[in-house]
Amino acid sequence: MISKLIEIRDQARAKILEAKTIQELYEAKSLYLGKKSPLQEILGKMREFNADTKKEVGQKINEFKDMIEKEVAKRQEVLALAEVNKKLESEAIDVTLPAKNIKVGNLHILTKTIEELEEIFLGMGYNIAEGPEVEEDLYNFEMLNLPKGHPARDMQDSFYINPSLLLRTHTSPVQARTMLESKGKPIKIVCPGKVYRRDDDDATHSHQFMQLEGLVVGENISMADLKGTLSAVFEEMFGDGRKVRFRPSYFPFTEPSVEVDVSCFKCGGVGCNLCKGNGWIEVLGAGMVHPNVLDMAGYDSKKYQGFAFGIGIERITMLKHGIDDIRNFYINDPRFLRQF
Ligand code: 2NL
Repeated sequence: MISKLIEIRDQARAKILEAKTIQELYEAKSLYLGKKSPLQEILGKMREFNADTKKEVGQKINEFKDMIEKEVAKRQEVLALAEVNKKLESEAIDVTLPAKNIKVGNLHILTKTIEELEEIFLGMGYNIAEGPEVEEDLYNFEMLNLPKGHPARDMQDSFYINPSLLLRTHTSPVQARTMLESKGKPIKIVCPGKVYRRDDDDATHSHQFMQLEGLVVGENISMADLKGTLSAVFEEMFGDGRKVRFRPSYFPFTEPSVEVDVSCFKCGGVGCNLCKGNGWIEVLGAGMVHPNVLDMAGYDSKKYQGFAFGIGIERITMLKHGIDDIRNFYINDPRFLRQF
């Protein structure tokens, strides 16, 4: 009988050790310690044994039940630990995975162009000046040598608010105001900002656009200073070796006036689709400040000279990035804006 009990105990031990999961372990436990277990079955037949055997078998059964109970507890600990480890492993976070790219937005490409130019001019000792977009006729036209009835006033059809107030057609009024405030002292400024003209919008025209104008007033300022300044700016903006070229032009507020070309930054000047084969690209208008403008602003035009220029921000941004329609800047399609 005792050897039968030992056999049962060993079977139970084997089953417990074989259990791969807590579930299997519970099954083994109920098989060997439950109501229908072989040991329980033997207990049910105790009355068939004599007193000595009864005592011995009873003791052994209790002892083995205890042992099995302990084995189950031991195995349970092992399996529980294994299960926790497995869970931890499957839930582990791989901190070396690349992070998701969260797009936080970007500055508008026109803002970037303006900031790039501002940096270049700040580096050359210029100040940045700003002024109102709703402007007086006095500063927008009159002080820039465009008296009432001047044909150039028709050249730039304007948005008038009343007969003496309009949306500025260029940033020049900021310069006129700055000259007046400077009371005859030398100045070096750039004026970026929005301007408005009554154009019909198409691929190259927009009724609202951006300009950056520059103005230097001082003694012994010449056309050579203008050319040297613009060469330096366009080398920084479009790369080393860029050259600038002046062609005669006309603006009411400068005399002489020039159109300024830069040697093509795509082909280096040999001719390509960007420069339409001639090696040069028109980038801005400029000139020596008209003596009338200096005098009206309180400078002695016999003693002082100045140069001025006006850069179309959309135009140079379109050239730089190969954009073929100015309306892209203003329709706010995120697929366009996100590219820059
Ligand atoms: C262009 C031409 C230009 C100026 C702007 C200016 C300002 C003052 C006095 C004299 Cl206060 N001139 N500005 C001069 C020449 C040309 O802009 O086509 N810009 C896109």
